[in-house]
Amino acid sequence: MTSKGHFIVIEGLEGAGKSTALHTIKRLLGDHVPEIITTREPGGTRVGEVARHLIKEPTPDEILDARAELLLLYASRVQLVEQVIKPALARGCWVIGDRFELSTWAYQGGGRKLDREMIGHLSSFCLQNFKPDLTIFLDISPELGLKRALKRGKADRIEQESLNFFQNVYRSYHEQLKKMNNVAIIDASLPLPAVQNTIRQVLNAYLSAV
Ligand code: Z5A
Repeated sequence: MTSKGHFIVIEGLEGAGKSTALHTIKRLLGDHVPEIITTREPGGTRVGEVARHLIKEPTPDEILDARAELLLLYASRVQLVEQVIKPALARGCWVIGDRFELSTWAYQGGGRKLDREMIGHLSSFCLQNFKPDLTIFLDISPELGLKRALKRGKADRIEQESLNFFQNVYRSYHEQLKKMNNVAIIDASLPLPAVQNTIRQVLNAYLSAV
């Protein structure tokens, strides 16, 4: 195995089990790699956490324009990449991210139907082709994902969207996944031990290849 840092991202709809998987991955990688940090999007820096609050908090008196939402997400992402992820990778640390840019293609591209060419321009401007080394997509239907997520409590601003919105997000995820390399798709509707077992297999295969 090389001593360079690696960036692994977990993606999927709300309730897919991303936060749970993040802990599993951290535990499984712990014996193999020198240092691990976890990140979440939006968030993870001062700017990112402010953006997270603005994006998630329902505001009945002011509608957050979809374009403003998109720009907040990229502001959060640039700060996270430049201030946290790249420095960590440079010192050989492994970074496990709860969501990254694929979420934007799915939610803002597919859900909000924002112009994909514009998202592409923003992506080039902000990230300059910086990408995860491995993306683990936890595949769950919007119906089951929302059911799991809403068990935890009140819906946030995005969770208050219609089922149709999440169906579009789900479709868009799959459209993007077809174009990507270095992706593992895991059936997240299975019981947790089965999901964790597949994550273990994916990580073992990845570790033996790097
Ligand atoms: N967003 C965006 O629009 N565009 C972007 O570019 C980015 C984000 C980056 C972030 O919300 C919001 O930002 C998100 C998209 C938007 N909004 N929505 N909606 P967040 O970070 O607060 O939350 P989330 O990303 O949507 O995830 P979540 O709701 O916290 O779910 P999760 O992390 O995927 O699942 P979990 O918390 O691990 O599990 C949910 C429950 O299911 C929990 O009780 C678990 O114990 C249970 N669970 C987990 N796995 C299983 C299995 N296998 N079986 C049964 N039960 C399970």
